[in-house]
Amino acid sequence: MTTADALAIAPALVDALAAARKVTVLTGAGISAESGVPTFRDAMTGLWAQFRPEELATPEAFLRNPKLVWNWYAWRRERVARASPNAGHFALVELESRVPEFLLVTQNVDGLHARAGSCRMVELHGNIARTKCFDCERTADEKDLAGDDVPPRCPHCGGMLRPDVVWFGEMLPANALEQAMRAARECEVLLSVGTSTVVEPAASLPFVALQSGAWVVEVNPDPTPLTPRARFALKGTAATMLPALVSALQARVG
Ligand code: BV8
Ligand code: ZN
Repeated sequence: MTTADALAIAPALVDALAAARKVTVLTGAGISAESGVPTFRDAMTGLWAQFRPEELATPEAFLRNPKLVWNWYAWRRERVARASPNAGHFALVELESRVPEFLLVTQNVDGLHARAGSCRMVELHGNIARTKCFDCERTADEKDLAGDDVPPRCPHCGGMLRPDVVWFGEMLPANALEQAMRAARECEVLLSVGTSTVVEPAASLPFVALQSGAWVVEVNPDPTPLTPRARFALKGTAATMLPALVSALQARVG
């Protein structure tokens, strides 16, 4: 594993970041991998190994088998609660403090960016720690999760409670998506970190930035559909590459 400080980050990229007024960052499940949170694909183990995530993360799957889907999320919620932000999350907090107009757009539902201290951020796919009613959509309190029902019931209408995340086939929160699209259109640099660049509409954001003439930088140990189009493809993990990027920026601008 290449250590962060040994990494040579292209001077042109450091200059672009130092000069940029507007920087947008898109993150996916990969940035949380080094915090021990399984990526979306890796979450299919044990009881859920025989399913593809797209089969479980849908309203239809929840209605077909509410206990199975509720327990999958309860298991993931427990994994997230035990996890802590890693050096990649903290590097983005440092970057945010250096950029006049910064927006972090995350697909992740694990809340680790907020726990690391990111402020200017939108969650495109909701948050696994929040629970709402499948029927009346009211947000549930922690106390509503007690009791023997699996899934628990809504105290207002008796409907089944569900994780407050965006399932496949569901619309993303309009305000978050609008902010993300605008930030992709207007930024000078977009970093795409730890995402397979498959799930829409989030996967279109780096290409929207490219269309608008932004420099797009990918951070991912593996290739994705974005890799051939990125101005820089930093082939490595978020917890290594992002601190290296930020320390190169600090060395340049102090
Ligand atoms: C929508 C919350 C409009 C849930 C998630 C047919 C019918 C209906 C819709 C569709 C359809 N065909 C296509 C669609 C659109 C669909 C879609 O995109 N499907 C995909 C499968 C093609 N999208 C939707 O349905 C969206 N809504 O379109 O509404 C609509 C409405 C009705 C009808 C039609 C359209 C809703 C999408 C949101 C789904 N919810 N999450 C939950 O978490 O349980 S998305 C989920 O997948 C996660 O949020 C995650 O971010 C994302 C991707 O999963 P992963 O692959 O695990 O994660 P990631 O992509 O980040 O991959 C990991 C990457 O990290 C890899 O590249 C790996 O190399 C890298 N990595 C690994 N380790 C590291 C690392 N990188 C850096 N450092 C490391 N250490
Ligand atoms: Zn309800």
